[in-house]
Amino acid sequence: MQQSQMTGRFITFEGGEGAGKTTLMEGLAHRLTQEKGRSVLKTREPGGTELGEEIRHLLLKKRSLMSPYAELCLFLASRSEHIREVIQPALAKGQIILCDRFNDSTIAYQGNARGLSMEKVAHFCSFISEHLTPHLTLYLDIDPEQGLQRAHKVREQDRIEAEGLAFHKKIREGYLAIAKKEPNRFHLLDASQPPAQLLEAAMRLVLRYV
Ligand code: T5A
Repeated sequence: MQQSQMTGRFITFEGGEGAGKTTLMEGLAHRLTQEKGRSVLKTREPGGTELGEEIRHLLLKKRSLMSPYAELCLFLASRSEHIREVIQPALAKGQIILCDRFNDSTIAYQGNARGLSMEKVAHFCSFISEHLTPHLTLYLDIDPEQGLQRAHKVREQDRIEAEGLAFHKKIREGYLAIAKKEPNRFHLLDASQPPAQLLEAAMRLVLRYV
């Protein structure tokens, strides 16, 4: 079935480390379910399927050594499974899918920060996802130092988070380039605002699409 024939809505959440995506997704899922009576599916990448969660473990554990190319292939393998097993069936059922990270993460992290080229990585992403595009992407923009501080407070650093500040600045630079290129889909939200304010701003945007 083509994406245009599916009645669901595919909303993705993007941002650097500790931007507040998980917190925002929880809030939106609650409000869309309780106030709007919508069926909401929350999922994440890497992960979302049995194989995807195993790949996530490989990708994030600190001892893993891999080239940027192998890293890219693992993220894409997880995504391929996730699309076919989870996202497409949920879209066909008319659900609202809230997905923590998708192609834009790969373009910003592997394309810009790892230096594999944003254009080339975008091409691979499009091929793997058979051109499936989010109806809406909420990008939580935060100063990388502030985001890393938030993330460190709640959990141990993983392999990617442990990269230096220059790497995390490139991720933000990559996201800002996407925001310029795709202003209709990719909406920037100031992630330094308090959670309740951020939720209100996000809810206003989401209601235009569901
Ligand atoms: N990756 C992923 C790639 O390199 N390529 C890819 O293609 C994909 C898909 C995934 C890693 O993989 C990389 C990106 C990542 O490095 P992950 O554990 O899923 O790993 O990492 P994150 O998605 O970054 O998860 P985090 O938990 O770090 O960030 P969140 O979900 O953005 O933040 P959240 O909501 O957990 O909040 C963090 C802390 O901040 C507080 C929360 O209470 C929490 O304590 N907080 C706020 N504080 C103040 N104001 C706000 N507005 C706040 N919102 C939350």
